[in-house]
Amino acid sequence: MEPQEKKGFFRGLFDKISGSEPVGTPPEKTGQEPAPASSQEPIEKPGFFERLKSGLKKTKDGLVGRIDALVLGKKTIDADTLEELEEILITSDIGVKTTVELIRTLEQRLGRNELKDGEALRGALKDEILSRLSAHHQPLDIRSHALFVLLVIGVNGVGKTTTIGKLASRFTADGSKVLLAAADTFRAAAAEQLTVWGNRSGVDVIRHKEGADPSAVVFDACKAAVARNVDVLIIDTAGRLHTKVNLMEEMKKICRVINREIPGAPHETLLVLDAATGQNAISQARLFKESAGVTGVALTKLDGTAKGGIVVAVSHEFSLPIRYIGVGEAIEDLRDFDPQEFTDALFQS
Ligand SMILES: Nc1nc2c(ncn2[C@@H]2O[C@H](COP(=O)(O)OP(=O)(O)O)[C@@H](O)[C@H]2O)c(=O)[nH]1
Ligand SMILES: [Mg+2]
Repeated sequence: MEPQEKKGFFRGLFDKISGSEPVGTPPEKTGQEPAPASSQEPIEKPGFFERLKSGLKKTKDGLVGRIDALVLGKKTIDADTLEELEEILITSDIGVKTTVELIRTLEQRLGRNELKDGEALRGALKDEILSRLSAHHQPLDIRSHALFVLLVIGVNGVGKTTTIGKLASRFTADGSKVLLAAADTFRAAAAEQLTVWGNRSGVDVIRHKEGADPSAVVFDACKAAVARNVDVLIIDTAGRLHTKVNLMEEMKKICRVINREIPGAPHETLLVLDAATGQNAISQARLFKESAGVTGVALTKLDGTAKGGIVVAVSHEFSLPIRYIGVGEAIEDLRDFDPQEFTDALFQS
């Protein structure tokens, strides 16, 4: 059942070559800078893109660094070059299926004399990756429903609760009234962790005692969301049960309860995946997509891994939009996924 797992052969190498740039702290005010035009407008921090680049540094070094070593200065491109490129892509977790497709497209372009040198090949690869990421790109629009229900699923430890905490804080800052549901009832600490995040942004959390039925929490949370005129209800779930079948049955039951209380909901079933787990994340995407009706993905912990190619694999092989990426622990490190910005950050030197 499980696909053959490719281990990261170059992992050690990646780790060795990846240094650590200081994360983009905003420059200090000099007193000479003009005040922002309007406090209503989001202020794009100067270090925002740099911070993304630094969060993706390991993937950049591993993937693009190796591509550059292969193509830079090459005056001609031949089948051997593409074969070497294929190996780099596969060992960078871009996925076998996507890699084969990318190489086939590049072979066609080579046949049409479009890839004159290394520079052209590098540009063509970036374009092809960008077009695949863009094909499924669809940012999450929580304003599409008066009460938007966001169900967050994924295995234990991938970053569900942290992602929910960051989203709650962002949505609140954008003026939405948020309610959180602690449907991970396995450990009291899980509800506690969510409550800490809730308190930070002044958001209420619906929780029951440890060991309670998650569907009962969800039922109460839906009732409360309607009664309190909430804009966004975010539901945290547990990622572990004795078997995968149990876990999927639990998810289905939760969905049924939500849909009965709020017809048409959940409006988004967001699967959280830990990028650092590479091919395991791919297996999880397959399992949850088949059984739990995933509609979007958040990929966390890209900052700690060279396996960032997985963004391409997950989106392309499962036709799923990547809604968010996590490139660090801070609230601003949970980013809206933007294919152009992402490929620029990877390929820009
Ligand atoms: N470096 C890094 N750590 C993250 C990111 N997202 C989550 N984490 C960490 O991953 C760990 C597990 O997160 P948690 O939200 O408890 O996972 P859950 O079991 O799925 O709810 C925590 O220590 C988080 O701080 C990220 O984007 N980057
Ligand atoms: Mg959790």
